[in-house]
Amino acid sequence: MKEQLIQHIKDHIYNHSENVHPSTGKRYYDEPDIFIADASDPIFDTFKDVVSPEHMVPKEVFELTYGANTFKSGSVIVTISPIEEDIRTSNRTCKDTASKEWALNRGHGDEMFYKNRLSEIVGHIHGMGYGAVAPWLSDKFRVIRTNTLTSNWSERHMAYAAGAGTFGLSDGFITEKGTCIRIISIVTDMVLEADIRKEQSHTANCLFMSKGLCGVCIKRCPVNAIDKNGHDKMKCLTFVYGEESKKFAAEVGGIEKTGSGCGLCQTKVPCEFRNPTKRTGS
Ligand code: B12
Ligand code: SF4
Ligand code: SF4
Repeated sequence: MKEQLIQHIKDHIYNHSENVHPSTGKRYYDEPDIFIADASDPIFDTFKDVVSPEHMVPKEVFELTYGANTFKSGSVIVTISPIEEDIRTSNRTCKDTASKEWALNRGHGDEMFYKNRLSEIVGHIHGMGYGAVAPWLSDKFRVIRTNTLTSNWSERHMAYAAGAGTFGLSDGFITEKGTCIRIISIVTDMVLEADIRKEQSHTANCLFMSKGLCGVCIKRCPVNAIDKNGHDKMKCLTFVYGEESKKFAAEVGGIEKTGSGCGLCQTKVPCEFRNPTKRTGS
């Protein structure tokens, strides 16, 4: 059952006719990797400290839809989709703003494409006779803005729980296929064998955090939002989703309200498309 479901999700995302931008004809995402966490893993409780007291555990998310005491056991399914090479390559050449291709991916490939895929995968799991909830689609999902930014469902923390990788100096989540990825997750009451977290710390895949090397993302950021102490989210926010970003998205045929994103710290860096602490890949 697990293998069939994983194959369905991979095929559904990779081969979907909308996994291509209508104007460029270019694919957004390579075939995704799927990771599973046990929904009862105690690590989810720790995210109330690490992310926010409002951060939900899988049971809470499930019961928002199905009602109190409906969740006994289950899984969190995490999908990691590597951004396709042409989009990554285009962003590598940029120094001041995201590339046109990145901006198009941000609106159509990220927001629109993934919201539709999540709905369809949730429907598929229902068809198998199980409950399923995609927290991002819930009207209870929210980005929490205080003096910093967080949310009540962090996809990167779900990916960490499922053993998909670790965080980097830039805050980017680094998997075996790098940091140029999109992450989505689904909570289900289907019990699937969980993947094992192998990393020794939550920053093991970053060269700077684990070995004191690299720091390339510091120089890549056009607004100095990254330094040796980490990532200034408010500086990043202003640049990534500010007025100029919206204007640029509209100019290149993207979606104004989602902005153009940026991701310069995720391209032309050693962690772009591989785990930089391992000497594999090209
Ligand atoms: C709010 C938000 C933002 C905010 C704040 C980002 C942030 N760091 O939190 C802003 C506007 C700045 C932003 C910018 C971008 N974003 Co954004 N954003 C989100 C969103 C909606 C929520 C993030 C969240 O909940 N953060 C929670 C906080 C607490 O996470 P954190 O600070 O990174 O976590 C740190 C602590 O937990 C700490 N930590 C301390 N102790 C411990 C102990 C343990 C055990 C653990 C696990 C961790 C830990 O380590 C972490 C790293 O420092 C997510 C989607 C989602 N629902 O998750 C996308 C998301 C994070 N964004 C994404 C992307 C791609 C971007 C941009 C590239 C924009 C773009 N699309 O072009 C930039 C990149 C910025 C960067 N350098 O990371 C991707 C990330 C992909 C990746 N490889 O990491 C996500 C996951 C969207 C997606 N569905 O794929 N984003
Ligand atoms: S560019 Fe280097 S320092 Fe920055 S997150 Fe990637 S591996 Fe870590
Ligand atoms: S997304 Fe852009 S602005 Fe934000 S930290 Fe990365 S390079 Fe800097």
